[in-house]
Parts: sequence; structure tokens; C-alpha cells
Amino acid sequence: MNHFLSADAIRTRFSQAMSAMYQQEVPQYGTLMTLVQRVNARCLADRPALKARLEAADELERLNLERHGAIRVGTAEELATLRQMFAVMGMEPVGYYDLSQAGVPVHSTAFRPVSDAALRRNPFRIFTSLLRLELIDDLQLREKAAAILARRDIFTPRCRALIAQHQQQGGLSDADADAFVKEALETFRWHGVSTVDSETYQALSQQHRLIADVVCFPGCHINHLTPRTLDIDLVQSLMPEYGIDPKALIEGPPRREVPILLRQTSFKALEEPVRFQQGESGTHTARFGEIEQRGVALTPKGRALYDRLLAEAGTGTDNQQHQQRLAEVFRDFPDDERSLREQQLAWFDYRLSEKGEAQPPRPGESLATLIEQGRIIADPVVYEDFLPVSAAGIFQSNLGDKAQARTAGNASRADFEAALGASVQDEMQLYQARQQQSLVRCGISDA
Ligand code: OOG
Ligand code: NI
Repeated sequence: MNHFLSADAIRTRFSQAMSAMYQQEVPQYGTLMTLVQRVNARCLADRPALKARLEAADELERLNLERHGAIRVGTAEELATLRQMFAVMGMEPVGYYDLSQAGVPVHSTAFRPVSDAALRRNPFRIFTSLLRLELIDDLQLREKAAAILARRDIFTPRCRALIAQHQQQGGLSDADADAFVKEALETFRWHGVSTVDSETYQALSQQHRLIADVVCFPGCHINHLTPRTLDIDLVQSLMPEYGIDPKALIEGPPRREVPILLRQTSFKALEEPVRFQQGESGTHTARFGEIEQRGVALTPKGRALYDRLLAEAGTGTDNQQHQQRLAEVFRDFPDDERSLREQQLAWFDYRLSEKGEAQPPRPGESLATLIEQGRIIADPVVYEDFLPVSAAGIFQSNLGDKAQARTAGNASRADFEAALGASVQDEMQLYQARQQQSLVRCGISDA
């Protein structure tokens, strides 16, 4: 008889350990968490209907647990090992993001839980980027970067052993899980000592700041952890009061009655002291803080409308003006649940109400009627993924003013998947399956 800890439990332990570590490393993150918790509490107190709904949909409990992080790695081997490490925690690669369009020399995926039950327990996600060394145009420097990366191992031997043990046994005991969390954390720890001399650091940094960040350190330090807020506008406006300097614009869609997708903002990266290999001292900026507000996941039709309107709104430098412009342009995006449902712009999770349990759907009854009669309740499905345009804005704001736009080269999902050693799951298929399964559970299979 095996007594393995569930992947959900390991993920929760890990995300809590990561949060504790990051609070120590970046004290402003702790401040931000306090602010977000206060705003969330206020929001729930002010909006009892929202609170009741989150509670009924089993969403309230995950709210304070909820966060995502981001890391960047340099080699295929690192990425493939991360995939195996995250698998221990029930996190799978979902989605492919090409950031080169925005001048950032990486492509990415998100490791996250995929099942309904796992997402309810803890939706912890890690946005993971692979550096594209082929975008270093100086051939000698490119080879040097590859050689530096080839020499490092970002995983402890014990971590590798525990991943292998998990694969052989199909799980980890409570004690082994604790050891795994402790060892895995080492991969993401900040190291104030670079693996290179300052000259090499400068040369790589001149190519792109991100390249120096990935190549010159012994691990893939977590670069931000992001709590989820129920009111991002309020958090953004309160940040200065808490001594935090937010980036200018909130990324993503405007404020709405029915929030869609994802809105994000961040605060600027810290300048941290670094010691280089010849004993030289310097600084490096990579780590920052971010907050996000999540809304309903959109169908391909809804997403196409979002992308079109976002492009139409363009971008600005003043948040208030930008939000106003967005709000005007997004008038073309229906802002009530019924329209979103009927026009199939967003995904919903359907469940029977008490009345519906007493009087279950009969063949031929339409979903619209069942909802109208209060026999079926439709809850918006939370968007669990990321947005490439927003991500690019977050990257840029933390690379400083000198962030160069550069020609992208052709990003390739196939190359990324070859490095990963697996294919990434299609997020749309996951949302669609979830909606479909919820309908089947309600006894409606022909909707
Ligand atoms: C990742 C930036 C993207 C998000 O929330 O969109 C991201 C990075 O800076 O490594 O985290
Ligand atoms: Ni982020």
C-alpha cells in the first residue's frame, strides 16, 4: 500500500515555500501581498453578491493561495528537466507564447494544473521562457554564452534523484515530498554571485539585458510572484501609498462589469548588488512584483474580438487616458453574462441548482430556458493562462528604457516543443472540454 502525497498537496507546499522565499528576497513583494489581501477583503465586504458567487463556485478558497511566477532558462535540457520537476506537482505545459514579436528573445509556455479539481485546489502557475540564443548576432558571443550555460547545473543532485524516484514509484511520501520542495526551491533562489566576469556580463547585457539575466547566474531565479486581486485599479492606485512604484499602464482589457481574461500591472525591478568572478562588484536588475485580476476565459471567437479591439485601442503613456480609450473601444464587446454566453464569446461552467436537481433537464429543453427557470446556473470559467501582448509589456517595463526592439527571427513552436521534450496543450481545447463536461454532468449532452 502506497502512501503518496497528492500532486495538489505538493504544489501547495511548493508555492507556499516559494512565496516565503521571495518575501525574504524581495521585501516589496510582502508589502504587495498585504495590500492585495486588504483590497480583496474590502471588495468581498462591499460586494456580497460577488462573494456568494465565488463561494458557490468554490473559488473563494483558492483566492488567497493564488499566484503565478515567472522564470527564464537557457537550454533545452533545463527546460525538459523543469517539465519533469513540475510534473511532480501536477503542473503541465499549456500554451505557446512567442515573445520575439515584441523584441524579447524568448519563447514560452505556462506550467499549470489542468483538471477542474486541481485548479480548485491551487491554480499555481509558472510562466517559463526559453532563451533563444540564435538571436545573439555576434557568433563568438553566442558560442561563449552556450559554453557558459553548458557548464552549469541549475538542479541539485538530490532534486534530480527525487524526480527520478517520483517517476519510478508514481508518487512521493510525505517526507520525500518535503525534501523535494526544499531541493526544488534551490533552482529558483537568487544568487548574488555571477558565474562570469563583469566584462562578459556587460557584453551579454549589451546584446539584450535578458540574455545576461539568463546566462550569467548559477540558477534560474524566480523573477516575480503575482497575487490575484479582485480590483486591480484600486491596488494600482494604492501602490504609491505603500511605497511601491507601479509601471505606467495596466495591461490587458479595461475594467468591466464582467471581467474578461487578465489585467496586469507590475512594479519596477530592484537593482541588486552582484559580485562577479574576478571579485568585481556591480548590480543587476531582474526581479520585480506584479499583480493581476483574472476574468472569464474567452472562446476563439471572443479572443479574436479581444485581439482586434486591443489593437484598435493602441497603447499610451498615461494610464487614465489609456483606460478611457480602452473602455470606449471595448463598448463593442458585450458586457453581460447572458450576451457573452449566447454569442459564444466566453466559456461557462454549468451546474444544476437545487431546483434543477429536483426537476432535472428533459430532452429537448433548451439551455437558455433552463437557465431562465433557475434550474441551471452558469458560472464564468476563470482564465488560467497568459496574454502575449501583456507579457511583452511586463517584460519591457522591467528591462529598463534601453530595451531594444530587435528583429525577431522566426519563433517556432516545434523547436520549443523539441526542447521541452513534449508538446504543449492547447488551452482552448481545455476550456472547451471543461464546458462540455459540465453540460454532460447536468444531463445535457446535445448543447
Ligand atoms: C515573464 C513575463 C510574463 C506575465 O504575467 O505575463 C509574465 C518574465 O518576465 O519572465 O509573467
Ligand atoms: Ni507575470
